[in-house]
Amino acid sequence: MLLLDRRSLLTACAGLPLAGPLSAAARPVGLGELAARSGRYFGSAVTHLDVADAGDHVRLFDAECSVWVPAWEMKWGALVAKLGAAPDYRATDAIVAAAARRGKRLRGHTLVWHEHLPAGAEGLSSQADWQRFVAPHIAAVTGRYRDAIFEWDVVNEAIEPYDGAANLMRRTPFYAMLGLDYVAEAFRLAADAAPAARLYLNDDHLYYAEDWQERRRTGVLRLLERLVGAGVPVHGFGMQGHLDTRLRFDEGIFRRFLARLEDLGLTIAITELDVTEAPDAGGRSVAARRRRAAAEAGKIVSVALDSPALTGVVTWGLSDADSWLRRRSPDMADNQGLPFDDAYRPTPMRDTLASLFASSRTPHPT
Ligand code: 9MR
Repeated sequence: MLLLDRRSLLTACAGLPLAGPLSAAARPVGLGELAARSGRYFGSAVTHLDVADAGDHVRLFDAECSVWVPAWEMKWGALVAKLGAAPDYRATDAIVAAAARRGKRLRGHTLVWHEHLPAGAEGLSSQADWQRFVAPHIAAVTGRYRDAIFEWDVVNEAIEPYDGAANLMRRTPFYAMLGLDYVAEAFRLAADAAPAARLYLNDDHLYYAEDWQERRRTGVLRLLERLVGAGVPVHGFGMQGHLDTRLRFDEGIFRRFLARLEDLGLTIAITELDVTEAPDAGGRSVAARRRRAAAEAGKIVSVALDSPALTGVVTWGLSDADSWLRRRSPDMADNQGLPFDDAYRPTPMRDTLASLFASSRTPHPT
């Protein structure tokens, strides 16, 4: 139905230049609306500039998303430039206000992460440091936005088997301060200050069959089992969706991982979806590359949609023009891995997500 609608609209508009990023006439039903048909959300990372009313992008983020996730503004180092300085909430407040005006729900990202720290926080290492700096940060941010944020990535990227700890935890300043207990403490602080929010652990590199990803899945499951077993208020798990066409996907492995998360009573979100292309992708046509990226996202999202625990899907940006993957390395300078192209026109990935959302037969109970 959706495809027919789009095709007839596109036929009607053939030859007419689009009047900017997605003219209103040619706009299909938004991904957020399609995801809602099975009780789910679709969202994207946004910056406060993307969603400023006077900006160019806001129409697209408005039309496509039911959920927005601040890409960087809520991180500790974005709020507090230097350890001990007063937080600057102007950018986060702007996103919260824009979301309220446009009726978007907000996922909070993220309270505890070893990157993007205030200057001086890298050296924190004692329990007293946690009490003096980290605990007040978590309480302040979750408390300030207790009515605005429906889901928080409380702890981000806690697992790193290559760091050599027997429990597979990443060695970070937070780990130095409290050991493994920092994760539970962070969740308890967030739950106290924002009792209605759903609280997520969020981590990456979990979708593929490679051994190093299997070790990461083991680390995540061990940590979650421990948290759930101890009655810590953890409600969901966010799987960063930074997919990579160079890695091997095994549907059975992925389904078993999803089942283990479900058995823990958790909900699941695909967070940060985008696709990294192989460096030799440049030898193929852009159209073929976009189809390949769409297929990569499609095979994973379609399996995840079979889980009633899946609450939603968030892409890490909407347009390739703004993708962090392009900024990350010269090899990826024209990476094709998001639902909209450089000119903010839909790519095959958008069509794939739209079809999958529209045809989902396993709703998330709301
Ligand atoms: O895409 C984000 C970029 O704009 C920020 O500068 C950066 C540092 O705050 O974080 C990027 O987002 C990361 C996310 O928060 C956690 N997973 C990896 C993402 C890409 O680095």
